[in-house]
Amino acid sequence: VNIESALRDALQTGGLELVYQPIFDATGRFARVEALVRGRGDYLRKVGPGAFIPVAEESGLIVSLGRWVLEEACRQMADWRERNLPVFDFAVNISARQLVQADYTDSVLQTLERYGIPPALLHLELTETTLMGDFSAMARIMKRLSEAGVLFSIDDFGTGYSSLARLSELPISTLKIDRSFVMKLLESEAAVGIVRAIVNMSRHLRLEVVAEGVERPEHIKLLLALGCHKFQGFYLSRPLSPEALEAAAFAGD
Ligand code: G
Ligand code: G
Ligand code: MN
Ligand code: NA
Repeated sequence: VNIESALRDALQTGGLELVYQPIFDATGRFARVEALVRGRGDYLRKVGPGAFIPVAEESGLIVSLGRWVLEEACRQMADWRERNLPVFDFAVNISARQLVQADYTDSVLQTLERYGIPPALLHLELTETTLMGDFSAMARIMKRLSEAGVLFSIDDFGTGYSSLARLSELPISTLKIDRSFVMKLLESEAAVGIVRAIVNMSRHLRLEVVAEGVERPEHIKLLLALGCHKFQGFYLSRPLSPEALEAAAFAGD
């Protein structure tokens, strides 16, 4: 067995599932959930998305995997909305290769419509390095989706080389500070400086900022002092199965 054939097989046989990691606001409420793909079988479970997503990207399987992820996330959101669960926006990770598919915009909007989900509930997370491809093509697609209401986040922010000029040309609503900076906050003045700079920049560009990788209560205290008001990380919640997320959402209401 190799990763590519296991993925191909999983896509055909229902061998993938989604878990959901909450993003919290400063009052401790859920602001959003991020959908994260997992393998159901032993092999892909052990490999993990950190290894199988790059294989999916290289092999082109990311296009059908990405379609499945969006479809499943929408199905789940529609189910929660119908049952009046207190769950709001949701975020899905996407790769450059998906974004530049000829029918990407239509397929996203049609999927949302099929499940009766307002486009403004969907955040598409792109990494900074994704934006190093065909910038003008990506900007055009993002603009069309954004005009329909879909929101964009830059994931792992601070690890790439995106210029402020380029960022300001894109319809982005959120910067997610890479967890490497958050995890070093308590030991490194440099990390504090970087987070401070990102928060200040996001204020000027009118962007929401989310800190990833919050693993300790002291992180939240420091992040609040730096002006960051949205948090995601193992200290607050691990990625949860739909059932566990339901329990947490109901408990908090
Ligand atoms: O869930 P975990 O932190 O183990 O994810 C590892 C990597 O896989 C992260 O970079 C995450 O963004 C990525 N990832 C998880 N789910 C998806 C997905 O549905 N699509 C894409 N493109 N990447 C994903
Ligand atoms: O690249 P992206 O930010 O999408 O990666 C999401 C991955 O980060 C998920 O696989 C998730 O399991 C992981 N993750 C989420 N919170 C934390 C955390 O607090 N610490 C660490 N080390 N990983 C985290
Ligand atoms: Mn992400
Ligand atoms: Na992330």
